[in-house]
Amino acid sequence: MNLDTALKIVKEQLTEHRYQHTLGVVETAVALAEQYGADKKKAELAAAFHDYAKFRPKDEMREIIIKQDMPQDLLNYNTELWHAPVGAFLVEKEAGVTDVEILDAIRYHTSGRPGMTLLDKIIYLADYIEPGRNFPGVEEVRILAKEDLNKALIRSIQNTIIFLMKKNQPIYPDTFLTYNSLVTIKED
Ligand code: DGI
Ligand code: FE
Ligand code: FE
Repeated sequence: MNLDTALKIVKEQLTEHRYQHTLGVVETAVALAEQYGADKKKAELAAAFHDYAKFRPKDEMREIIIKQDMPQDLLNYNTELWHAPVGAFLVEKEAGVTDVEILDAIRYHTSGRPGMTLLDKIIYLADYIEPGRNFPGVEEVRILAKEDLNKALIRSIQNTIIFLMKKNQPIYPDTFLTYNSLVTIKED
């Protein structure tokens, strides 16, 4: 599938604001793919589809998580986490994307996962730093992303954990597992 087709499909699923965010993620993911030597076409498609399920009704997402045997602990945490794995499922089912690397990058774009692939990292980070984002700390992560993908990723996860903690929100364990797997990478 080419990018234009993907964007046409995804546009119907999103608000205009979320579609503009998606375009920003595509642009950023392509730049990161070029910089870090990932497959540009896969980065484009994963970015285009990453928020495909963002506006699906919660009941529909809950049912998919149960019926498709996804990690059931998702049901006990913030519903914001659900659109990532449900998106991977629906992008395969409804848009016919079968590439496992693309589907995994969509599946793990919110929580991350231990041992993230290069494509997973690029989509996670592009989602965080695309030009439309303007929350505190994003500029520092943009600068880190130009120097070191893992350092940028670690900082963005730290920011997210701190943000959630300040709001007294629970934190999905995979977010911590992802963080731990990145900080224990040996530098030398
Ligand atoms: O879908 P987006 O808004 O573009 O971004 P996203 O898929 O990264 O979703 C981020 C939202 O998920 C943000 O509001 C924080 C929320 N969230 C809730 N619990 C967790 C969480 N994010 C992470 N990484 N870990 C959590 O445990
Ligand atoms: Fe998302
Ligand atoms: Fe997003």
